[in-house]
Amino acid sequence: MTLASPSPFPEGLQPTGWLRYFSFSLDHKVIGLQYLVCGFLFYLVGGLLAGVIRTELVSPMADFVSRDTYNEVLTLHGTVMIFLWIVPVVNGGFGNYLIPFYVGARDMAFPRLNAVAFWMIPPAGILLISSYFLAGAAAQSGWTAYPPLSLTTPAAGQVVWILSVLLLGGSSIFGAVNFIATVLKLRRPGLKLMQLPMYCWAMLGTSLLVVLSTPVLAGVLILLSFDIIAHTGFFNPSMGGNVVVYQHLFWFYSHPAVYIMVLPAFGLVSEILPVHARKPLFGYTTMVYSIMAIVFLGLIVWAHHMFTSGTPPWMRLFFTIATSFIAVPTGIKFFNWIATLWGGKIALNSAMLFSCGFILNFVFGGITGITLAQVPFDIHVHDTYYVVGHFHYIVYGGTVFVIFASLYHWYPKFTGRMLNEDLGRLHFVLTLIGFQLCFLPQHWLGLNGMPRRVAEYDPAFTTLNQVSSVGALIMAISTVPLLINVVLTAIRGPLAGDNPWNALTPEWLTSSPPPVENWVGEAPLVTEPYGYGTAAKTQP
Ligand code: HEM
Ligand SMILES: [Cu+2]
Repeated sequence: MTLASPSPFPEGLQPTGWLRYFSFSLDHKVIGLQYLVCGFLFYLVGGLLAGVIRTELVSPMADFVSRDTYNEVLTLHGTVMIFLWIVPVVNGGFGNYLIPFYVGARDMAFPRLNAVAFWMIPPAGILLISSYFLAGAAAQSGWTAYPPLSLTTPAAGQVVWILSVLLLGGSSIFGAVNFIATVLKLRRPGLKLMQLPMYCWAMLGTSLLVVLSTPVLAGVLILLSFDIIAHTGFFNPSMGGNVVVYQHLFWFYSHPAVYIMVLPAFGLVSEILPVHARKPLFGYTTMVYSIMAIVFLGLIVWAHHMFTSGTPPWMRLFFTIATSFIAVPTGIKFFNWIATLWGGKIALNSAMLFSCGFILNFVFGGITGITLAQVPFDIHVHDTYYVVGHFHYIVYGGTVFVIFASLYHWYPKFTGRMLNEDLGRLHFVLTLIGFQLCFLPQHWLGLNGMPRRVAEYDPAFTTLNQVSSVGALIMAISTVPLLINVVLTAIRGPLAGDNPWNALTPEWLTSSPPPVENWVGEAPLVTEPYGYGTAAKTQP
């Protein structure tokens, strides 16, 4: 079926006004914003926990919180940031808001399933965080929950952790099924796949990864919970279990998970750059193929997380080569973004600044990723702060920067009002400086041997840790202009008009904010979403 979706709104199920955002709405735009706001609240929680971690690490002794508390805070921080902030926001948030527009549909393929997927998140998040208050029992084994550690630390919190991650994984699968069905089945008649905006391709690739790998995580966590609750021995070495099997199954999900976080970010950046550089997206076809190449390679490189787990040499060789190959499609995307910017009429507004910040950070994080893929080097820095530096360049420097760029870019569409550019630039400058100060020194800490996941460290590491903590403080301060901006603008920001950026993608060809069912009358047929620079096509 290629027709636009029929109205998903039965009589009486359609709340109005701001109350919509607190209700079981079926409108993809409302659900998208619910994801964004909910995710941001969890980001603040995750950030607060990061603050606790960095405060503890200001001095070499465990004098701010106890070592057990430190482990709990660390575990919660990682889990909240990945499963409650980045994954829901770049997939559920922007995906729900934008994908129906991009395929010319009036809603997602399964609006009820969509609402269910969102409403699984707040309870799961509250469950996860409440585990902290279950008398001395929050999970302590890190976001990877490796046995035997996860079998020997207090059981109650670990079980609650597993339960909430299972719920979040379920939500993510529901969302992915919906995206695949929407992109493939709800396209407006006449719209070809190779005419879709890049974010659609990114979400198609991401959703494939979600449906292929998340069930494996669910399976392994269910087995782990059997080990904890029913004292089975799947992963318990003292009962003949095998911990390395856990690692294989865990990373079969969790390496693709990094692409579940960055592929949507790639897609979002590919929408933002052409608009603010007034140029077509360079190399559309190669971009599509490189997304699919990343999906495939992403699925076969998981054991690069296990070079120190006693993997045999042939396996190390295979996973080093396969991992290094990811640099090819990723490099293609990078050069395409640069080529898109090249010679463009670049507007250095907040959306563009955060996008350029993303490119810078992501290149650095990608290069340290390649270094980690080389076995001898990885053995040296495994489980040190080098790895922490690397993945924060990817997940924060990459994905979070893109979330902010996207916020400045699409906020006028969400609300009909323009965010303040001065506050936006201040937010960017503080974020950029704080980020580099926080995570760059961690590479030296790691090279010099500071292990990760520790509350106490050798006093020789004090200075670099203090620089890192100051950076974290600046990052915390950077959210103040953001919050002021969003709140003040929502109340009395200048009106944006329907298409303040003169963009060509279909969400801008309707009012801001858009009406229920997206367009009054027929959905426009946009076959050249990036046709900037040719006189006939630049006007909206
Ligand atoms: C795309 C976004 C990426 C994210 C979100 C990400 C995230 C992570 C995370 C969370 C870890 C820590 C694993 C642990 O707890 O031990 C890690 C380690 C690692 N990453 Fe990435 N990464 C990304 C990209 C890459 C790329 C592009 C490469 C290589 C080309 C790479 C190679 C590695 C390797 C080899 C390790 C293992 C380090 C070790 O365990 O010693 N990563 N990454
Ligand atoms: Cu990986």
